[in-house]
Amino acid sequence: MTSNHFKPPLSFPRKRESSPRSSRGPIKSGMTDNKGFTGGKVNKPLVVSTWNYGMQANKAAWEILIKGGKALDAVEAGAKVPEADRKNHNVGLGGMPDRDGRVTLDACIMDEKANIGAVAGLEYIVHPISVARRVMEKTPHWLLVGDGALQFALSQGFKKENLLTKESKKEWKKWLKKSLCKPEVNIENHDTLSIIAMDANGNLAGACTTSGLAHKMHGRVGDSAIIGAGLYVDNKVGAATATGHGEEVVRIAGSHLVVELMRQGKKPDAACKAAVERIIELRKEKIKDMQVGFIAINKIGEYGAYCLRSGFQYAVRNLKGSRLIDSGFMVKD
Ligand code: SD4
Repeated sequence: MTSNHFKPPLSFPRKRESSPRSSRGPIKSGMTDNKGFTGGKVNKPLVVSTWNYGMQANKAAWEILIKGGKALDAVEAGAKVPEADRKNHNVGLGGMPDRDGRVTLDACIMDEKANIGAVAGLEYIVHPISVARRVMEKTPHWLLVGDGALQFALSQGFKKENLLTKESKKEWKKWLKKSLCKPEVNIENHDTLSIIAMDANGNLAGACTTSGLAHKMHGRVGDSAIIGAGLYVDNKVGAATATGHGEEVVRIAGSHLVVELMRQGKKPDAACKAAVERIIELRKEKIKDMQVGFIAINKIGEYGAYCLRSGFQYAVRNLKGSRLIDSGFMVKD
């Protein structure tokens, strides 16, 4: 599902590139195409998100960015796309339930001023990312969980809905026969929607939204609700976010680590790779059936990704166009 829309919209000033994509060859696994900007020029706006359905999320985000809108609004709009898609079994409506058959959602959001908001184990609300943003903007706290998160969402006018679709229920009943709580790698090539952006003013923001690991224990919270693990934004340096097995991401405070590595001078793809290597070094054979992927952007509009095992893709949208890229990986499956 690769888009070929390489024309920048006319409504936004076009940036010059040092060399056209065609002269640098096609994007291959392990490469980024972020070498194209000329020194001193910042490639903005920019939005990068996880998995192939990141393409649709980016489209919604881009509509905001291209009009000069805020990165924060863009990442929220992007995250809402898969949340509302009942065919996506990893996010929001239609998300896979936990082992008790309950759809419990985690989400977090962070802006350029280090404002943070999150929800964990939220049930019955289609757009957990918007609830996370309300937590950030309307409460003195950063994270609300379970019943408290639901109570707050309802008080803010969010509607209570059944998120367990017929298909997810059927899938869960099938799983009940075996009842194995074992994470699966690259389920349907879909996973957490994690999205990071830089707007035309050069400000950064990010968002994560997920139904978490399928068939998790009730009450389990993954990295996607945890600032520093699933998402981190530093407006001076860059932004990073994760997908995959949350326990492994939290263990190394993954997204914060990626941002700190960029602060020390690494490019986004090298920073993501170093974080994956950290997990491997710590966990060795314990991660043999697991997937973790990071994506990152920096303040000059470079982007990159890296993952543990093959199969992870990420979506990029900037003035050069829209594309889906195979992430570099450590292990070939
Ligand atoms: C989690 N990172 O809950 C999320 C979901 C995910 O593979 O990406 N699952 O751990």
